[in-house]
Amino acid sequence: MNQKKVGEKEVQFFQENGYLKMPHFFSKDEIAELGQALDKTVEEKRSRILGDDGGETDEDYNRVFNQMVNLWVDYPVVQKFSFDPRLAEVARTISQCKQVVIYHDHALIKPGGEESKETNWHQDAPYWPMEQIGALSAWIAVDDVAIENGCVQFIPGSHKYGRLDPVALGTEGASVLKDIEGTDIENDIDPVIIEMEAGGLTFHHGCTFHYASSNRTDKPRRALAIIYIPDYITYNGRWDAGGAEGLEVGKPFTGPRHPILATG
Ligand SMILES: O=C(O)CCC(=O)C(=O)O
Repeated sequence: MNQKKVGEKEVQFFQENGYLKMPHFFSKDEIAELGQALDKTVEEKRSRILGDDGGETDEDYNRVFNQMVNLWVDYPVVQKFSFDPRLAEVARTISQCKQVVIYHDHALIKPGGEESKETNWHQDAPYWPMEQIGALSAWIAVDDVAIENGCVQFIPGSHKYGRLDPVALGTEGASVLKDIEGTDIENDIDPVIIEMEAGGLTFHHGCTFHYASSNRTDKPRRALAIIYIPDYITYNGRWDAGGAEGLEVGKPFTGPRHPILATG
């Protein structure tokens, strides 16, 4: 499949399962350009969360991934991907809304080797300053991804649990699965393991349980994720990792850090 558009079948799949896989979305040349841009952000030691004094994360967190937020603001090549109208249109279509704005993009670079840590089972929505659920992410594989280097895994349909508590990423044993009564973490779950070539991507709903194992190779696993906010979602006044300038509590996301990326 080298599909860049979605129809009713994909909308239904996403609504039912809380994720959607789109292999080979970007060509090898396109993804090589994004890879070089991400390498530059690492070389330049780009701060993790732009405009946030407390942006430096702790050592355990950095062993899960080097997370750099809002790269679109100062890396034009990354902006090209984060604002890609085809991607945003898929996000708009599968979330069944009229318009999406960006919440933020973020590089998620999982270091390789002994020090690498798994990405604990978690949902994204508990970290976001949004009143309603429904925001979603695109996760672009910048390297070929497999279990060995920490590809993403999803539990189909888990978004139907709604928004649960946040999980402390990097903390041994922390897991959203502990919030689900009667779940035996070792035996009851049947995740979908998303192995794919560089240039492929997945979308996942903000409440979908997801995970990645540690990266057991000697190369970093590079990904760029973009978070989209549907128009029916309002700001709840909590800290906004994308940038809160121009936002009003109880109103849809707007302002210079949340431009519209797709309108139907
Ligand atoms: O890249 C990972 O290891 C996990 C990705 C993730 O948590 C996300 O994109 O929300």
